[in-house]
Amino acid sequence: MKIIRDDNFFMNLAINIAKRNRGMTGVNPSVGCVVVSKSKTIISTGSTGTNGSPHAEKVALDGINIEAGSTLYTTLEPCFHSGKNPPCVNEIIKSGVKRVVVASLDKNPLVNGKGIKKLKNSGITVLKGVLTEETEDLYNEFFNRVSYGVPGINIKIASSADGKTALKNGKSKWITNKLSRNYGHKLRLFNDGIMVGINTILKDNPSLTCRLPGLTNFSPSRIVMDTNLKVPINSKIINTAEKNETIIFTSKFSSERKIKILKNKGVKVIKIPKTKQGLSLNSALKFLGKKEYNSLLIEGGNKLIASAITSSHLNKVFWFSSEKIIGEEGKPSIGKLNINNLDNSPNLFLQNMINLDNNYLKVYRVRK
Ligand code: AOF
Ligand code: ZN
Repeated sequence: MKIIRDDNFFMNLAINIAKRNRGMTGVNPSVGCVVVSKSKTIISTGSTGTNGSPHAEKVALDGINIEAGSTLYTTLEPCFHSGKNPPCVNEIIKSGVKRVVVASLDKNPLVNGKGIKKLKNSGITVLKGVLTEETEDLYNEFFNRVSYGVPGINIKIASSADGKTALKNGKSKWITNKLSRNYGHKLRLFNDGIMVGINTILKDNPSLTCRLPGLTNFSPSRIVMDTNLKVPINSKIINTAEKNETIIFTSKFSSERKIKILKNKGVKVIKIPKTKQGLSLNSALKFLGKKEYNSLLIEGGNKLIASAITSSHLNKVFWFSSEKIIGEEGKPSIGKLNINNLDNSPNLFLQNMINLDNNYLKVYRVRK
């Protein structure tokens, strides 16, 4: 089969390069960049560095000689501003590249079209809109944060075929298989924070880390919604708080003594308001947004998932379901939504379905 080395081909490569560092670039989105000669030979590639520096374009352009007619492909609009890194547009202009292909505009207000404008004003031909949808899929949570000041939410559910997450007696180990659980760790890698309700801590005593070999350093922060500060002092997350960032959201009525003990163990305890449904998810999101969390993975319990599924900041639902049947007495995946009219039911769009050895992962996104 003859491979057509067109703009889609090279942008697809740039997307795959961007995916390689996903979850490892800190608050900075992972970008992929490919520089191609006039004869369509790949001259160099670059991806955003670990923890966000250097930027992908800088990596790709570093130390190479640009021949006339070269094109630079980048998944995200090159930056215009000086932040932790210098503006990539200046690097590109300096390099002598005469054509730039961009998949996705950078919705960061510091950039948002200004990067492309500057390139064009310098006489560079810019083509945008190549594989935009595929690329934005990587940046939706980041765009949510830079647009609304709060992280994009992803939900993870691991259930039986009939949508239950535990037996009546609370047992849930293991409803889904090893492959599903490993994939769950990948989701932890891709998200900046992982949030659970206090009952999940009390029931499972989880570590909430990413345990994929070689990637444990990129574990997300652990975040617990704990209205009455019931978190056991000797639980795994508290005992490892010095090593992995741990945030507990609680109400203003919680014991100051316990807050002090937790703080001494390295836990950040943050008081937020309560709503009828429990602690205000929106207040937690605002706090996390200010700390530049782009994405938040909510893993349970079902009450928290119910608040998240109706949130306007919901990005995707990752629903792992196994071959097992549990029955009516099992625990439902999603808590009360009090819907009386199907028109008001959250609408999801099935984006992908992956067979994981007789388990299925359905990836839903919110139709926006
Ligand atoms: C690019 N190439 O590889 C990435 C970009 O603080 P700074 O200077 O590192 O800038 C961070 C912002 O730059 C980030 O919020 C996003 O708008 C953009 N990310 N831009 O040209 C890259 N990762
Ligand atoms: Zn840049």
